[in-house]
Amino acid sequence: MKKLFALILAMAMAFSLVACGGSSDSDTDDDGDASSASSASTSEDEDESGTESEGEAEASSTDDTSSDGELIVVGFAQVGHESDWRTASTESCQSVFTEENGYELVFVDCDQDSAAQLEAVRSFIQQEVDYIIIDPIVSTGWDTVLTECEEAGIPVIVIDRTIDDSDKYAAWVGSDFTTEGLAAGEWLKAYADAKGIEELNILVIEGTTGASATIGRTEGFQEIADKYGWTILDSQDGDFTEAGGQEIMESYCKSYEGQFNVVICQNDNEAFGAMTAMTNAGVTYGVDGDVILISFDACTAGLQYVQSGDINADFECNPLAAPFVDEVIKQLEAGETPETTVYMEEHWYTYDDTVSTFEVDGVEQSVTVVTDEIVEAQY
Ligand code: GYE
Repeated sequence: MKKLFALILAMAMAFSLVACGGSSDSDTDDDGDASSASSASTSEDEDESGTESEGEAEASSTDDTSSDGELIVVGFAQVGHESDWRTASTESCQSVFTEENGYELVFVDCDQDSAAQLEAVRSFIQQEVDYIIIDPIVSTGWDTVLTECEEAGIPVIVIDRTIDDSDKYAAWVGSDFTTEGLAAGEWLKAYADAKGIEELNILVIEGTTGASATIGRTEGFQEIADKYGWTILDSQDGDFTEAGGQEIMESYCKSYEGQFNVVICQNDNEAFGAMTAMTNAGVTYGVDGDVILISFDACTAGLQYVQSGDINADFECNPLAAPFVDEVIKQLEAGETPETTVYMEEHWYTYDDTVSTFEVDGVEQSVTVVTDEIVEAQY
């Protein structure tokens, strides 16, 4: 919009990306299911952010620029490029926030560096963008910079990971990470029972420390481990990368040789690294192996390993949030109040139907056995 000039001057600090050939709008529409807070089972900051979203909606309604035909400038402070999930998230934004769709996207890859992410948000304020999207690397340390966004009159939309120490944003679109962890635990219980495995000795490779995705998955799974009296031998940060997963698993294979029969990786890329480390150490895993391997994300390559039986179960985290963010922006532009909490819809994928249903907090969960069609349709 009117800030295009300032934006061009600030290009040295950020990459401006236009549509990339990766995925089309119809791709995102097919897979980007989500449910609103009203139908979601859990929400911690729903009420707090609900109050705030009204204020943000009012601020933006006085700044409705869609009618003048100029592009809506959106700054996106992305976590980094650490995983397949992240690539899918970036491509989702790049395919939705295009000039064709009335947007100018200012994209910053923060390379998993929290300080760089705060700097990116401040650069967006300087550039006077119209909206700021943040996928927060860590969940705390946000109130000061979000206050600065508020003072500048720029609505913030948070995607994927949550911000837990500030409610100064218009809406959040993402996943219920605690439920993902609970589901992984309850599925494991049902699977171990079906296979007659009585003792579970578990190694966890966590995601980035301080990320809400890590916190939710860790706490959810721990709750089930406590409930059934399982032993978690160790739980270390693999930073959501393949290299991190491999490094942690290499050290686990040495320290816990012959002592573990379950490995939980908090994303697919860590699972790929863990598989390499276990193969090198002569440890067998998957449906025919000695170790049950569980992952999160369920991106294409993750599902291929579920289909081949190398990963026993993969708990989906849907990265296609951009169409819902587009919806939020349209509502703010129209002076409406958007839903403050939107949960993405997700599936629990397995190799076979050894377990076909299980319960999480009394709610029945169904399991999806991976097929060629599912792999082909996945991000
Ligand atoms: O699981 C992982 C990525 O925040 C949910 O970040 C996201 C996580 C995802 O690096 O692959």
